[in-house]
Amino acid sequence: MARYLVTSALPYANGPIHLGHLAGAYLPADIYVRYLKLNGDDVVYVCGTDEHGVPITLRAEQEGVSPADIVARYHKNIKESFAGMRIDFDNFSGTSRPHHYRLSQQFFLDLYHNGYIKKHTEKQFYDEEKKRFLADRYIEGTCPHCGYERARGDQCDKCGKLLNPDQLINPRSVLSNTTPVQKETEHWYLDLAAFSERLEKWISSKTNWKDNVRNFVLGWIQKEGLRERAITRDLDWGVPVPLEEAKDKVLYVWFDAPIGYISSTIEWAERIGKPEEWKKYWLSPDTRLVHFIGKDNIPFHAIIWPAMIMGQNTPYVLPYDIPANEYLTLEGDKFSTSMNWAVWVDEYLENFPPDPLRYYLAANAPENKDADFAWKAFQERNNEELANILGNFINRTLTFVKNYAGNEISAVTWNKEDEIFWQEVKEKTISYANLLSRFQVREATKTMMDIARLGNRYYDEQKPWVLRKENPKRLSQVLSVCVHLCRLLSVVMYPIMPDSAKKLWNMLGESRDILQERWETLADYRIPARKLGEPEILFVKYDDALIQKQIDRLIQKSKKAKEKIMDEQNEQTLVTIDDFKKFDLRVAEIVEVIDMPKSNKLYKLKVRVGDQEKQILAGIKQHYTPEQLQGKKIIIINNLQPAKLMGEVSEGMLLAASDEGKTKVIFLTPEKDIESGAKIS
Ligand code: B3M
Ligand code: ZN
Repeated sequence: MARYLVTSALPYANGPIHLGHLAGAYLPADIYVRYLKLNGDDVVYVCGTDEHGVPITLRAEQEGVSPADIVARYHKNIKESFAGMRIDFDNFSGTSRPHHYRLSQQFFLDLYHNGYIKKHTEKQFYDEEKKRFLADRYIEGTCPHCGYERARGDQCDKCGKLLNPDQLINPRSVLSNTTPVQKETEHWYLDLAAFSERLEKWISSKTNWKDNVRNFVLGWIQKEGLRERAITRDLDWGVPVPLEEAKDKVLYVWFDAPIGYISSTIEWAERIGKPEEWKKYWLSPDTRLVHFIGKDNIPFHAIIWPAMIMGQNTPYVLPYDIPANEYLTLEGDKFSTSMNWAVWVDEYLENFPPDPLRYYLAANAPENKDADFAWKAFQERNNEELANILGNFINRTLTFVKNYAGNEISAVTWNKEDEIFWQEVKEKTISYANLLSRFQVREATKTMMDIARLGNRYYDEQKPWVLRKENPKRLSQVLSVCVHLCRLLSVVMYPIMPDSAKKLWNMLGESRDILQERWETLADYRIPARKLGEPEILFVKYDDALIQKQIDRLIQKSKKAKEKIMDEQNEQTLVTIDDFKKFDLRVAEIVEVIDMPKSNKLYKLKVRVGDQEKQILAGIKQHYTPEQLQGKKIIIINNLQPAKLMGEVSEGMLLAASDEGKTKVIFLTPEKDIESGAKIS
């Protein structure tokens, strides 16, 4: 018996949970925890919402409410979705609770006093229009590693690499879509390089880890080397930095989020009335700390978080394993919140019970490569496998016992043939448990179905409907084997489909808690003579119409989302007459063209506007010689805010037409001669 602390990535409280989330970090963890419990291990499973960071503040800004409002709404929604899917946490907390603040600040202070946190004055991106510093997701740009154009200031979604904002090519502000400027600010940095050797040694020893995690981390340390990471932000939502000189800053969300695993465990301990109990898990070196995450979270869990732990005075346990999963796609495309290309868990639960989805996602888990969710495939797996194979075996057995054996099972000994058959069942059961112990949910799920297939084969071969008339003694042996197999299947089903498992358990008339079963004794257990409970249908088939409805719904809502985005874009480009009136457009006369030798684009133009003279820098050098411009009447924006280009002031803008992509640029000119200074309206 070993002690485990299992965690699932803390979902951002900025929106509901969709099937992609579920398949990556939650369902596999829940299955694993249920497996461990049936193994007799001591296990606590914690999670909570991630309530800080730009994902939350962005959403709050979009809706015009406070971050706390957003957090409260989605914490509730997410918690309900998990409960509905039977993701059975021992505790589900949130990172904006006071004890989490205290612990996060303590983490910072230990690192700080131990010399692992350093202050730097650095230039950071600043949105001049919105007058604020741009943290993380407030900036987007092109990833320097893979060229993905919508990489964020802290990480690229495409290649998973962590980024600092200044590495982005063509950075832009998400708030105003303008190019941010660099402005000085002070921040505190975690000196990751100081942990390099220790991290490398530690990760090298983790030979049992999945390749995607190990290779990502080792590759990063060995090829690129670890860089300092800023762990403070200029935001007003988050854990305050516990330093007098950093009063107006908060901790970076990825600094405080993993600490949420500990604070959720502390909350659990308090809730069960044993406030010290969390220490048994976190402060013991032989606790197996297992973090279930999606692959985009690998660097934070396998590098930054362990480094944070290594720098503490309190000896928190380091991760034992980090099973990271790949992505789930939806009908062949990436899940997209903005395009509403998603099946939300709460939506799914309106029409279906949790188990068929748990089964489908487990059978099709994105373990070593991306996997796809398709409604048709969901229907097929449900109808062909759950209903026709597993459900059928259970149903035909239990209705037969009810109809022809008084719904009773007697304590009979099996014959040789039965024992051989059972040996096969036993081996499959052991291999099922072993697969789950190695996080191989996909293969385990297949094994579960194979056990049910064995049941159907046995039933077909033994033909109880014939034995009923010809050999009642043999019939009771055969029914005994089949009922024992139902019982075994019930426990085997439990990690993947807990509701159905418990339902079956009751149908078998079992009175003790299913969690008292153990893998190693499961197949050897013999049911004493007794009456069974009432059989019920475990899995219903879904018809084409119901499935088509889900597909239509998905297509409809994503169409709507797309239209909404288009409308918003159109709204942005429509201007009112009042907008137009703000522009003071005038006819101006070019009186002098001065070359700017350092620029291959710009001329300095002296222009006359009525009785005024002003200077305009115009990027038309490649299209006109000075002579072609001299004395010409042009159209300018007269009231443009002056700007400095290459050390020269420009006090207006010349209007020109260009045929995009080609090289021609043509300045606009009045159709007939007219006084300079004439107003355009
Ligand atoms: N909230 C990112 C995510 O949901 C982040 C996980 C935190 S785990 C400590 O992908
Ligand atoms: Zn990238």
